[in-house]
Amino acid sequence: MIDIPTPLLDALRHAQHIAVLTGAGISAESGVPTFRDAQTGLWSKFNPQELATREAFARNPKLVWEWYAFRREFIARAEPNAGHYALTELEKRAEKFTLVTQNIDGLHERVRQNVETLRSSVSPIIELHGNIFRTKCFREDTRVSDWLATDEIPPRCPRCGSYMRPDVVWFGEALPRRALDESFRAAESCDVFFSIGTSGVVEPAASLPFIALRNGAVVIEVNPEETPLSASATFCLRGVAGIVMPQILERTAEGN
Ligand code: BV8
Repeated sequence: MIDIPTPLLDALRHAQHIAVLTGAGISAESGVPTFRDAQTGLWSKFNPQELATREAFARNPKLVWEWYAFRREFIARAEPNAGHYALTELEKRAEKFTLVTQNIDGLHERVRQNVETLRSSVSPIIELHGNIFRTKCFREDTRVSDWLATDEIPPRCPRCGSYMRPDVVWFGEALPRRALDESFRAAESCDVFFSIGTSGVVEPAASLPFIALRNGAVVIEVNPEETPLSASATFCLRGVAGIVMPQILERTAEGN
């Protein structure tokens, strides 16, 4: 059992607006390697931070496309874990709830499809770094949902003939404006801010918990390891999301 301080439970019970930022760590228990885990097998010689860039795609579009195709197939076989489900339960109990994710694996969305309908007022999941299951035209930057299957890799945009690319945010690319604005607004207005499963080094997402702190929110970090946020967070729960989050739900439900 993780020790969950009573003041943390009290803050949750009285919260009007709970905001959550997740990173690759929440999908680790679903078997999806975290972003900084050593790349597996064929990809071990590549640094994801160098591969997830426009320059890498322009230099070798086939290699980058195949890297994402490999990750997409791997993720498609993964299932959401107890950490994902616990957040859906937390959402049901909260007055207002905002879920912001850096992950591109779509596992938070998959949970929503698996559980009975949430309140109608449920707010859409904010995907700061896009979604690996969506594709867009490299030149037009517009989404493409279907295209003529040929053996050319990457496939070509049916409209302009340029290569297509995954609809994710690469290093050096701006985050979607609306998603970023909504996540800043949530960090500024929430009472409780969870930072779950993120190493807290990728900007501008890493600034969100600090914005919440500056606006008087209780900030709770859930991570088995220390991060740059740990020294500032109101509470640090040193454990894995799949165990800590269900325990927090259980303790707040018991009212103790
Ligand atoms: C931008 C999609 C500007 C692609 C990703 C300011 C200061 C310094 C640098 C910058 C800055 N501003 C911009 C930068 C540059 C850069 C950056 O931040 N670099 C870092 C590395 C220093 N940022 C950018 O380039 C961003 N763009 O700011 O553009 C701009 C403005 C206008 C016009 C043009 C440009 C874009 C960043 C987005 C990059 N794309 N992903 C892909 O995935 O292929 S980021 C990538 O890293 C993933 O999305 C991932 O989510 C994200 C963050 O990593 P984490 O999620 O934290 O994962 P990580 O593996 O690091 O950590 C896992 C954690 O989980 C660990 O702490 C571990 O202990 C924990 N854990 C493990 N198991 C569990 C667990 N926790 C709980 N339970 C468990 N079971």
